[in-house]
Amino acid sequence: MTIPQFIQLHQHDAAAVAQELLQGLSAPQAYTSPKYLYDALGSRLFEAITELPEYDLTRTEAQLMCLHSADMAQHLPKGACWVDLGAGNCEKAGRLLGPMQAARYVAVDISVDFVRQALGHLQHQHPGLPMVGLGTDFSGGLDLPEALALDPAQPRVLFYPGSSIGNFTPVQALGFLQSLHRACGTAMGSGLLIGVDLLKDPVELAAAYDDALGVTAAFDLNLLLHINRLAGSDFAVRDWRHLSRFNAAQSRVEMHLQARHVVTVRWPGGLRQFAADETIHTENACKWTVPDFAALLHAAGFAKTHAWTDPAQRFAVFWAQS
Ligand code: AVI
Repeated sequence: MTIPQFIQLHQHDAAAVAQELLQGLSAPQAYTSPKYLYDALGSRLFEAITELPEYDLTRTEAQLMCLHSADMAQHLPKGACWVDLGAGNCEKAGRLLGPMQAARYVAVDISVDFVRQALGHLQHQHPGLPMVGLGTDFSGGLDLPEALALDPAQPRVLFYPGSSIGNFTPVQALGFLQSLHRACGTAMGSGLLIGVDLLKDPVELAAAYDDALGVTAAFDLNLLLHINRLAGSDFAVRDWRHLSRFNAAQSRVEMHLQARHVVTVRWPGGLRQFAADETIHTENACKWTVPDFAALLHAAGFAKTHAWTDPAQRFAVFWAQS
């Protein structure tokens, strides 16, 4: 049996992280990057969100992938190197590697520790498939390292499910997709398989990001505890409430944390006073239409696109050939 190889590129820079966070918290409209929602507890809370009745995104995507897998196999190259972006438990790609006849699997996440166990399990299911765990921060764009020794003649399938692309603004998304287009390389048939949540009824969208059980609220509020650990601040969770609102002009759901009353937050060397009802903008979840997302893929350099959607047009899986 082949054994997975691991490459850790990203090194945690505590000072840079604290500086980035404090810069955002000091801005007129305070903000934080959504990546800080995912500490160990945040990742578990997100998994719980995907099981909520109000949040059907993950289930709809899984159904689409399952229902259309034969057709997908017609569009996607066989014998490809699959690069799974934000692989985590490797579950989504794991279901496709066999049917799509993948020849290599690269699981990318911020830390190889997040994929170590899952890759071990997956390797047992695919004993002959070469697998690599790559620890890198690709939130600013994907750069595949030399250390992967990618074969330029082997087609690549970049896999980015879950509509994480929605957490970028359109301008950021364009830059990110351009980096994915470059990472596809030059082999014939390469491309990007990406899941995109579609624009739908604002009432449903609001509920999906503010569920009755309060799991999304806990997910958002947990960010404050993570920030305290990373930046040495003294946020008290009880001073804040979770807020989700649909911004129609920008076609996105915004998550904010809103101060319940006047709150002073201190950190080493500084502080900020938040007025009652003032917010910290913690996440955007942009919702796309099929034509608008296809146009974005073309603008990023992809030559041909194909989209699979559910009958209610709630979610789309795009194959974008480079
Ligand atoms: C990871 N990402 C696609 C989720 C989303 O729907 O934007 C994160 C999330 N935020 C609140 N609920 C789920």
